[in-house]
Amino acid sequence: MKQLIKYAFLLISITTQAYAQDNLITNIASRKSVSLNGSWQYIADPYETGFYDYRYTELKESNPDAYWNTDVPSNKTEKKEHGYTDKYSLQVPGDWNHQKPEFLYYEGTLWYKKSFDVKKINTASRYFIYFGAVNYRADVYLNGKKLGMHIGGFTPFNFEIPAALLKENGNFLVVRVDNKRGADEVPTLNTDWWNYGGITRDVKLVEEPQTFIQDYFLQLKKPLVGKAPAARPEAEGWVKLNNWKHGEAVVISIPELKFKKRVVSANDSTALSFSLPKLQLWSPENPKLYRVVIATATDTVVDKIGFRTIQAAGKQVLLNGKPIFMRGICIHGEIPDEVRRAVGPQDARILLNRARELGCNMVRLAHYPHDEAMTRMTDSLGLLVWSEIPVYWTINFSNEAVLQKAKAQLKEMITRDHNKASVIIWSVGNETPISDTRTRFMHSLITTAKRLDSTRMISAALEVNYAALKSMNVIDDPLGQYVDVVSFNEYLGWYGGLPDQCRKANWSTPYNKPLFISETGADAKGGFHADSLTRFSEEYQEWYYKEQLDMLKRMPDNFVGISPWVLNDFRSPKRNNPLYQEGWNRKGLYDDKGNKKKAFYLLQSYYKEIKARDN
Ligand code: GCB
Repeated sequence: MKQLIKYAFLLISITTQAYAQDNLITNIASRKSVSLNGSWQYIADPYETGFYDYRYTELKESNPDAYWNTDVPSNKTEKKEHGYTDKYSLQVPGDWNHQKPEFLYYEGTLWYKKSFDVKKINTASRYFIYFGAVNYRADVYLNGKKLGMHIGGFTPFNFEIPAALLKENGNFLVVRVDNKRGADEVPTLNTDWWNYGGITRDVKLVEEPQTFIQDYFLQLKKPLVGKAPAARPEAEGWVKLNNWKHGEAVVISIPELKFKKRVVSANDSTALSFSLPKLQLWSPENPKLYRVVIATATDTVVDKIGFRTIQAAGKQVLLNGKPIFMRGICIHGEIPDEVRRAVGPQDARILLNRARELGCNMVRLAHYPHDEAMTRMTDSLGLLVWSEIPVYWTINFSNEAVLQKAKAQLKEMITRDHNKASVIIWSVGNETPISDTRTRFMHSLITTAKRLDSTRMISAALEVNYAALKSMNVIDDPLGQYVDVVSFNEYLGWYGGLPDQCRKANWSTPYNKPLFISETGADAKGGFHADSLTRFSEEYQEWYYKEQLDMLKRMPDNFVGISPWVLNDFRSPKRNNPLYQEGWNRKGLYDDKGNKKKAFYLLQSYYKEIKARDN
């Protein structure tokens, strides 16, 4: 028995190690780096010939048939059955699905290869390969050696390159990308969005000194319940030094505030706690960011950080001590008119400008962490953010390895964005079906999120049972006791009857907490007009919104906002109505060509009213 427990423990710690990363370098934009974006050659390998031998055993690292090893025969007698050539190339960052018609539905393994030179290797430096995101599994090899493996399609990771491995000329970088869906993955087999595969975000070669600032966390201290930050607000956090040396000092400065503080670290994580001078608090109305410089003897990182407090206090959400109402919209990380994953600042601007035109002060970035360009831009534009991990629908809650995979993504999401003022809610999942096992799983995620970041609110989008609708509908999912904001997805009039159902419906929660509607919406094909009873017409969607917005007038006093579903029409293999959907979820307020539907204007005028009321 003892042996068994020991074995189980070993297994758990092995799986934890495999998924969780402790060396993630944050604020990658401020690091000395060379971009490895651009054209990469590829081999599509649905049978995984480059990874397994004919007995389906993983190939040895030195096996010349492995696709991570050179494709150039050493002499004319050598047999090579793999090869990389410009004829087969893809742009990175970018999903493969939109780049080649044959990849539209591809789910499987594809090998990416990039050759690169390094101008001058600095022998005093350390080098890392950084990926903004690869969907879903990435195995990374440099010059025939495996650097590491990462699981999770929407979060960043980096691997250190052993000193002797990097060459000045002719580095051979290969990434095996596998986007097959799996029952024990996060997300699982079933999602209502497109499984875009590939190296979907930036790739960089990062150079760091021997001891460097890997990560830091600098936020205003959570105020006492119901309190606003003091005139000279308290800030707290830490700086994490990679390869910390005894006696190392960290200097934090905020030049605009003439603030400078030197702290000597006692271990690799230097605790920060100080009061700042009087400053402008960050808010949607005034998204003030300060230039913050963090420096050690050998390294300097520069960031732009906004300072604000956020908390759920009784029935309200308080931003800088004042109640706010969230005028939100859900957004998928996709550019519909080009049928591809959104990537980089240009795409972020398109999506966020649409949200601003709608009158939003908040966006729910569904259902996975979006490109970092999004949260950088929400910081500078002043849009509050709900950021979520893809714990979606019915993942395998009883499998410990699945929990570890979800935790790894949670950790990477929080680590990447924990200095972004705009992010106010970490969401641990969406529409997870109630059971004890599920609640234990989700509670464990919430505990982890709170341990990693105690300054923000935690939520999850809960679901409604349409079969059991009454005139008073109570959101009493047991998860409600652990979240800070009770949020629910509600589609009365689309999934439950017709929109006039809203006239009889009322909503409440037994938890003394803020209540938020994290989704509501109806399909409409842009340009399809009919009477309002006709499903998929713009008129139906407009009627749906009208009834929903009327219903909101009867929401209880803990109602703190709404993020309807969804900004744009988006690709989904689940949506197969041949007339109206054709592989698109049509609940967008913008259609797939970027045209506004009628319902857009209803929500826009509701938000205008709310804004005028709140100012
Ligand atoms: C939901 C899901 C969302 C779907 C949406 C729909 O509740 O959270 O991912 O796309 O409903 O359209 O059914």
